[in-house]
Amino acid sequence: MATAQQTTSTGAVEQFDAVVIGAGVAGLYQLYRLRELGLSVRCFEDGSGVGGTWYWNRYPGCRFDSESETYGYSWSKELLQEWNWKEHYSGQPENEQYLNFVADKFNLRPNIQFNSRVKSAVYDEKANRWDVQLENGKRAQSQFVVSAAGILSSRYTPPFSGVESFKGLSFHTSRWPKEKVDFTGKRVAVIGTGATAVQLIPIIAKEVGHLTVFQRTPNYCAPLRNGQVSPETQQLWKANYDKIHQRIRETPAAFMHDFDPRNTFDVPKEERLARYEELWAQPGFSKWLANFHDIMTSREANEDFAEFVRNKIRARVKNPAVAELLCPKDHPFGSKRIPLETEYYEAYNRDNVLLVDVRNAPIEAITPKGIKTTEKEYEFDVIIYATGFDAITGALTSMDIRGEGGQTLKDKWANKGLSTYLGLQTAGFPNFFIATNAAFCNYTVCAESIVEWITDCIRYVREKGYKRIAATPQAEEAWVEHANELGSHTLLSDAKSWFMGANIPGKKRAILLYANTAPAYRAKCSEVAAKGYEGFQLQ
Ligand code: N01
Repeated sequence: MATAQQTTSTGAVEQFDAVVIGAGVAGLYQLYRLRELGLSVRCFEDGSGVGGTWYWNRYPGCRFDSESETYGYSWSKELLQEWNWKEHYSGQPENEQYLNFVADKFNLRPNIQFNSRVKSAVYDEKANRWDVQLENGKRAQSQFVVSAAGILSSRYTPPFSGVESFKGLSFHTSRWPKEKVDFTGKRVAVIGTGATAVQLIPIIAKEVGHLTVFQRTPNYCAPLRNGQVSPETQQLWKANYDKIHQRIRETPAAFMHDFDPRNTFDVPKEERLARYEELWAQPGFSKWLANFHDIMTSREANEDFAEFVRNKIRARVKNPAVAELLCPKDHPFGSKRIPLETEYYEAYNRDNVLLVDVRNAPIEAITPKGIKTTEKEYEFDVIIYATGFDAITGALTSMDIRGEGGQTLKDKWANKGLSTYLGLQTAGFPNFFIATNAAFCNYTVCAESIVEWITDCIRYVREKGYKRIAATPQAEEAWVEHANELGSHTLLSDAKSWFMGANIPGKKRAILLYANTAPAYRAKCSEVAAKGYEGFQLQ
């Protein structure tokens, strides 16, 4: 794609119609669609390769919690027929290979600039263009910017004192080294017991000399029940992709599961328990998303299933005191994304694994030798931070994004919390789109619909001869109010999770995901477009 070059005193500033930030699942598809539209596009990617989440999160055990056949892109029938998933819940190496395969098949690399972290994006109100600057000082200008920087990409490391003083090896799970880490005979610490740690712990427990897990809050972890994909199943998927995609476009969270329409307590106890056992024996999120529909709205219904899960944990962990420590009691089942596990609880039956409760004796500091809690100091060769992400907003506020009047996105959201219209734009930042999942949803299927909406919107703006499109403050305010109102009817706000921004000290607590069904969200976005982009100002 040809691009005009403009020379300024600071060097060559490349000119594009659109800049896409991030070459993960959403960014690659956004790049493809905008290029198809005939736009000159440059995608800036911080990493040295494509994949986003599947590029950065290389820790052992990292894999889908979505069924593989639902995670691949649905927009190319050819791609669907060419790619073979090896496992029902595919692992990181294969997922990264898949996204590389996509980048090659659709010749996306010429439009991607790797090792290019975006530092700032500043809106020029006179020119109606964005000036994008990279960490290395290079600049580009474009009419549109689409951030596909991800919802869980800005890593969070707690500000423990002494982190730099540790003499051993230490890293965050989302910056896992590319080369294999040799844990043989090593004393290893894992801080955190979220979905990441739950995938990692059972694998490294078998490799390390000794593993100490620092847990503040236990999670309701459910069996993943992964397996190899047989040639027959592979063929069946390929013959039925249309039906699979139709199904996941109809279900509430775009998975193959749909809630049971019955109320929990309308079902007699024996029948209810039999249903719980049936769900427990199934792979994936069925225990959550195919459960009785009131599991996410009624505390009593939720507690009925939560106690069933606790009993499953108690049955698997030999030491009753350790089992009790692993049983969540301070938040409802499903108020945090359920970690899906393989032999997680059995790891705590090993002689070389110790669980340390840091709820009652918090970590005070990292020392040159290891980790010091209020009770004692532990010595390690390796410290692994499985401490999560500054979700949804972090990837955006870590860049210096300045809209109309020089207002920064960071300041706007620090004061108001996450405020967007439809999750797609934020008022005061014209022509800047956010291509991340606003709804709680199976990632790719929802990212696809968002990318398609943004593409159609940009096509509309250009065809009608407008220079800019911006969400109005009124539309944004109404949307935020509506999203908060919806969230208040669920149990999501009962947990200290990234869904609520509550995992980051000082972050304004508000629901960050749209707590409606994915079909309802898509319908709302389509309605806005059909009404000539109602709630947006076009100039
Ligand atoms: O992060 P988390 P994650 N002292 O925020 C602990 C997706 N994902 O990377 O709960 C001690 O869940 C913190 O403790 P607490 C998925 O959507 C998907 O594990 O705040 N501990 C918690 O235990 C998931 O929800 C897959 O009390 C501290 C942990 O660090 C999301 O990513 C796999 C602490 C962070 O857990 C995030 O998961 C993996 C402190 N000061 C992840 N600060 C799939 O299967 C934090 N912690 C696709």
